Amino acid sequence: MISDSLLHALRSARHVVVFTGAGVSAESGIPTFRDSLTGLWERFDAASLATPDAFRRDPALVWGWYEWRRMKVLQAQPNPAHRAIAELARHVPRLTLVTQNVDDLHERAGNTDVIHLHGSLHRPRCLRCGREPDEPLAMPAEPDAGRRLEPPRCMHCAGQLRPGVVWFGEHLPGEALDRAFAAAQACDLLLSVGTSGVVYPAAQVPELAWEAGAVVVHVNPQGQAGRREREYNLAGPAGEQLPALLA
Ligand code: BJW
Ligand code: ZN
Repeated sequence: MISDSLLHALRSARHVVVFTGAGVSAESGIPTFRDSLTGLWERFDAASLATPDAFRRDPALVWGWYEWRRMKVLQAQPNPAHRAIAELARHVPRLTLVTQNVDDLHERAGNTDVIHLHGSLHRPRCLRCGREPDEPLAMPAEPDAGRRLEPPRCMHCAGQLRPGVVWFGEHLPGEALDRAFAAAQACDLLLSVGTSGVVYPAAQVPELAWEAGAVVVHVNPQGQAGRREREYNLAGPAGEQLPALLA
């Protein structure tokens, strides 16, 4: 049930920040990280796959796993939650979309200028010279989660390509983080959609907004324990809650 005070806050907001996590893509069939049974970190070991050390130790294992994930994204479609966010962007005076996700489903739903805090599956770069390939990577050839695949070589310096995502222990892209923090501190309302909020520094984004006086709305089927003033919970799947918010 969406309260009148929340609808009023949304209608009068001049700058909305939407902060998304893996849950916004769950209804597109992309697994989250920490949901029980289906979460990636329930089935795979993060330390063996999502750290710079893991890539140094076994680049083919890591590259194969990310190609499997890239294939899942290429086969997926934006869902009603992605589409509702794109529609919201057309209706509020200003909207900043900040995502922790490494997929491109927000862009494919119609959002532009998406701030990707944790990089992208679609933008690998060279480990040696840092450049990105001129051509997009080909569609992966049916990899599966455990299949090793040698990373391709850089066309400029023949170094190894690495996935363009931010692993544990790596710094987030500075400009993206600065823009996300600045938007959080300047917005009137922040929607935090489908995130467990346990990974830092990204998890500071809703906190900064709340501390700066914004209304903060959490959209998550898990609900959220307690709530402070100016804080709302929409307990349910994003693909149902976000379209209802715009109706
Ligand atoms: C739905 C839904 C539906 C389901 N609708 N909702 C202690 C020990 C070790 C490290 C640290 C530590 N304390 C802090 C750290 C640092 C670390 C960190 O935060 N660790 C914590 C986990 C403890 N952070 C870092 O290392 C970061 N870098 C950094 O801090 O640099 C500074 C530094 C450098 C060097 C030295 C010291 C400091 C980098 C973090 C990078 C995170 N990378 C990942 C992987 C990206 C690549 C990849 O995709 O493989 O990013 S981890 C993973 O978690 C991914 C996500 O973006 C991120 C957040 O997850 P998210 O999106 O919230 O997903 P879930 O699964 O957690 O939650 C989904 C939610 O959706 C759930 O709540 C569901 O209920 C909900 N849901 N269906 C709506 N239909
Ligand atoms: Zn190179």
